[in-house]
Amino acid sequence: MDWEQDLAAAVTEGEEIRAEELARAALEEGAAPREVLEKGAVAGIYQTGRLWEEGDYFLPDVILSIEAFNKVMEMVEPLLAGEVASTKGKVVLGSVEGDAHDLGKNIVAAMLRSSLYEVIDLGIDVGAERFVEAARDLHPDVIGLGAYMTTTMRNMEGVITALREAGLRDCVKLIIGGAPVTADYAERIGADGYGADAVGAVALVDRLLGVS
Ligand code: B12
Repeated sequence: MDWEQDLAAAVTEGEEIRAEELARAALEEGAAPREVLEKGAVAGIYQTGRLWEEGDYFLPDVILSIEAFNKVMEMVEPLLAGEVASTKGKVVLGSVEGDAHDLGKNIVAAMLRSSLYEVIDLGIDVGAERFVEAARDLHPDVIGLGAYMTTTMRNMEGVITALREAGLRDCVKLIIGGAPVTADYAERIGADGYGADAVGAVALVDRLLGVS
């Protein structure tokens, strides 16, 4: 569909106003909020990532693109949540220590919320101790760790060790995600699962908690 490509392009090109207009028009024409996010905004931000990797985009381009992405996200997120009376479970999310990337985590949070999970987002650069405190005080069913750099993914293991030392590892399911992370790595560090994208993250949480 045309709007998908147009919206993706507006996000990639950092055209905030155009992205907002296209997303609004798509919603008014009956597109599902989840589609507007995934096929439009997420597709656009992935293209930004590719252009950055290829050296065609510089930091200011990436920042403009993120701002356009966030505009669409702001509009779509309340619609994703719907009118939910009860939740399927509680999920704590955070980007691990040293990592300030959060676009992927925010999409996972939005998708989980839209799938009837209560999500507590601890934000970026979250140290192992904060995850331990959250496990102790908030009693989540699942903790989701995001790492977006090869240099920070090793901090995931530190969270697992800290949870184990606090005697809390068996009280909670622990999942991991982010571009450099793999299913093999999840297994190696003793996580309960890995999700390649936001839809995969929801399916994984459903499976781990035995709900659908
Ligand atoms: C946008 C971006 C930034 C933005 C971040 C803005 C923000 N609010 O997030 C800014 C400009 C601030 C930034 C800064 C930096 N960045 Co940067 N950044 C990127 C870029 C271009 C895109 C990342 C992104 O948002 N992708 C889109 C999202 C939607 O995808 P995703 O994160 O993979 O998320 C999906 C899945 O992984 C999954 N998922 C995500 N989280 C989770 C969690 C769970 C639990 C589960 C199950 C699933 C899951 O679902 C998501 C949706 O489908 C990448 C390049 C690239 N191609 O990826 C570099 C990249 C990640 N950055 C990189 C670097 C080096 C940096 C800096 C150090 C740059 C610098 N020299 O200053 C700083 C680091 C700051 C810090 N301390 O973290 C490198 C990392 C290299 C490495 N070692 O691995 C990359 C790969 C670029 C590169 N090739 O050099 N960056």
